[in-house]
Amino acid sequence: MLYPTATESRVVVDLSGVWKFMIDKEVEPIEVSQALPTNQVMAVPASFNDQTVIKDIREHSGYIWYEREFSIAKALRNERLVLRFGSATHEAWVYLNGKEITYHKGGFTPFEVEINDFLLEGANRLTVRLSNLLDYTTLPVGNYSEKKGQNGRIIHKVDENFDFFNYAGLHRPVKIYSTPRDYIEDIVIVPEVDLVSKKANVQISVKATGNFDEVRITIFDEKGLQVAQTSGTDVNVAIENVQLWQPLNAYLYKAKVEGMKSGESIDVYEESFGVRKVEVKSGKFLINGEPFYFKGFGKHEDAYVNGRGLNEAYNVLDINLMKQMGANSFRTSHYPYSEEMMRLCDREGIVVIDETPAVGLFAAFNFDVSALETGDQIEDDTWEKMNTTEAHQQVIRELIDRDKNHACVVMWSIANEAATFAQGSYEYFEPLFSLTRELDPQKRPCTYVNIMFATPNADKCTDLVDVIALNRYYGWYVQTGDLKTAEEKTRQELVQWQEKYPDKPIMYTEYGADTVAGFHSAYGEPFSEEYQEDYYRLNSKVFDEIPNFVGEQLWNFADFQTKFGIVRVQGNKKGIFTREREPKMVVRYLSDRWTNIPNLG
Ligand code: BDP
Repeated sequence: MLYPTATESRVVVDLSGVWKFMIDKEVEPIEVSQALPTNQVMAVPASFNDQTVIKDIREHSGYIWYEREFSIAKALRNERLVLRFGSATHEAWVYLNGKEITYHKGGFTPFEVEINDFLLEGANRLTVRLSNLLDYTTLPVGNYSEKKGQNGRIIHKVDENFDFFNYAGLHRPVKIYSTPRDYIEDIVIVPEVDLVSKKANVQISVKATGNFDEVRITIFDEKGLQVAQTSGTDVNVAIENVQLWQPLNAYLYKAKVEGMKSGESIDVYEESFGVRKVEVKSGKFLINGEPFYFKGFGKHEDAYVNGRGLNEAYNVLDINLMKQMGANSFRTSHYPYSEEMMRLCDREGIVVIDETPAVGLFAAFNFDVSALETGDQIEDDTWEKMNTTEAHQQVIRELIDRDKNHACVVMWSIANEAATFAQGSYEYFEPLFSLTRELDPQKRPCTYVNIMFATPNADKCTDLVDVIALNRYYGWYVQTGDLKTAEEKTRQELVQWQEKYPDKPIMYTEYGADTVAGFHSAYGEPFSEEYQEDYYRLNSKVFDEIPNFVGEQLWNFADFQTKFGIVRVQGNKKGIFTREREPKMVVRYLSDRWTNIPNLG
């Protein structure tokens, strides 16, 4: 699916702004033939939760409504017009002038619909009904319950089966874009490169809908100079002396794709791409033939007021903070991030592990990891309870369809902290890994992020991954405050992984300690800034001893909002930056460490 951009043949109309908004009390049906009966307003794109100071709205589980009007310029009326949602969290029914025109389930991927047949002259009324309900069929997974309230009203409740606030709303831009009636529907780019001769062979496939007598493809370099031109819908383009896309040193070519009729260019789309080679070989993660070391973060899309909504200033700042620290990468924990962020990472050379929203695939998750102390086997019926296969397949399809061309994406993460030690986990994941490998045109490495209970002896799915990605909290959830023992446990486990899978690279995708900014302790006690620094120092020390260790992505880039809980003080405080992006003490230590570790080689 192409990102909507304005070109010589396309216009984009942005429907961001202030929309009408209403919580659905489910007392009587909402008539979509009428304007929404509300005076409340809500900014789009953003989560709705933090824009009012009304507790019932902030914590609402159930259905919500958005509405706005728009008009389409006469000049565009003969074009094909497509309404596109960057995302709608988590389930959306879309109505135009009172008619349902599309439906989509899944809160983190885009969807679109042609609207020509539903448009009226003058004002058009666009209405969206959303649900933020989650259960054992959805991703993320929620613990759903309901009860009857007054007037027979159903009161829904979602208890997040994951550690971040269930923000919802129209989180990403809603746009209308035009194309000619004959149009370019999709472009798939697979760059291959011979690293010795520096010659690239770029396979480009174009899906065109309608009648073109020619599809012309022109490649431009960053200066705008033409490097190649060819025709066809399935072509190989050679680039001599190619400039590689490198971590923190991005180089983007542009493929201008034109649908031609009688020598005239009818539809034009421009897709940027980087040429880089990603491989996993003998325990190393190679980018452009050289061992790459991941330095960076697990993150969240999370900010004051906007909640999980797109905030491009935060995205730019976050990447600048990363670069200043010598970091080079992050994981889109625990869901696909905005397309705007992915495009930014392409430009900035930030390496991304692209994760599905498969989080909470653990029936009995709690933060009590004491089972780890008693042995490797844990009773668990996750895979009997979960009914998420369909949602999982759908999101893998949609994620790859959306992100397949991004140079920044070097690996897919199929899930975060699923019960991969439990009976039935291999049977659940094997087909999903096959599907991902089949669908990804660039055949990137795949992983899932391993939960602490899934020790080398207990885990049943490691054979499926190209890289062993571990979330570990020695010194926090276990051996709390005892960094000496934590160090031994960390070493013990990493050595075990290394010995059991000598050909697989190993990395940490989470490790961290809750730290309240401004808390200090002469004894370096937990929650203090001293403890956070000591914790990271101990981990670094062990990492440097493990030959196959290819990266450290800590938890978390910044403090973030979660549901309430006795271990969450207005959110998760494992950020090395506060939620407002002020550095905690440890940033100096990590900046120093990371600046001295080369990205490649
Ligand atoms: C892991 C999760 C992450 C949590 C983190 C924590 O992957 O979402 O926020 O640990 O407990 O369980 O801080």
